[in-house]
Amino acid sequence: MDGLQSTIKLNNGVEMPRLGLGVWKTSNNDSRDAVITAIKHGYRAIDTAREYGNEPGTGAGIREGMKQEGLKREDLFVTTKLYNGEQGDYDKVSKVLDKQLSDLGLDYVDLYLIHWPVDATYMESYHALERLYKEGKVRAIGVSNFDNDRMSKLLEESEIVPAVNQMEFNPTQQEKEILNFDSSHGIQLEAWSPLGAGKALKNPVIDELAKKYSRTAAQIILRWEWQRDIVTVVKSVHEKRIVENSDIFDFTLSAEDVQRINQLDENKRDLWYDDFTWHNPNGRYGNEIEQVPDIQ
Ligand code: 1BO
Repeated sequence: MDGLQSTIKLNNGVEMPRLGLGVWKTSNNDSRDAVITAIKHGYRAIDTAREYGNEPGTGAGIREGMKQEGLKREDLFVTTKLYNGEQGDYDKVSKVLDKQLSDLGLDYVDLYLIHWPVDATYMESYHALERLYKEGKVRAIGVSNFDNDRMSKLLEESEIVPAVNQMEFNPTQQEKEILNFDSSHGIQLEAWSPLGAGKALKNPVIDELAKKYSRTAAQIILRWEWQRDIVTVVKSVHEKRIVENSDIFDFTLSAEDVQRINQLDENKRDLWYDDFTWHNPNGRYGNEIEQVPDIQ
């Protein structure tokens, strides 16, 4: 049955909720409040990252949300990510994960992702994740922002197929080649920036469909992603939008309308590793991990 508690079975048998709350670019306080609100309204998946700098707030929200709603830890699915400057061998990554678990106030995470494929370190880091998975510290492992070349190398040189590849995915950025490649290897595509940083919301086709189905533009897009079987994390810190974003289960887009949105793809990413100075000295972003406190 469609709903916030609907799950998809990952390639290792772990069930992952198909729609969750993301907290990128959110302060610790706002993350805490948004997570409590989301759990209150039925969300069961929460996505954060060390780079977001809000694991303490997110974890506080998870713990408080569980308490308020009488949930057990296993009722929730928590994802976090290993950031670029902290990639490395098992000893290094294991220490980072311990710090992340301590910041979150949790004993384990459900999904641990390599946030970006730093060429010099992602393979070694993935081997560390494989070992952490075998030790039971994380229930599933995966990657984020991996193109097909990097994913192919990873598949050739590792033992465990990643459960998830989390990518920028929305109507104007549909990652067709990556989606096809990942699906053919049993890797679930998960969307970050599902609303295209707000840009997709202004698309005239989305606007027309919003009027046709008497829904908001965000609901049309999120419903499209749902019908495309893309696991999605959507961000909001406002209760009204947290509710609105999850109110997509009592209507269905026709096959023709799904197809109309499929045709909006411009194959233009908003953010890619070329934008970071760790990959390209002229990139528009620095390595944000420098802002994250050192691990003692
Ligand atoms: C730089 C962060 C992208 C989404 O996780």
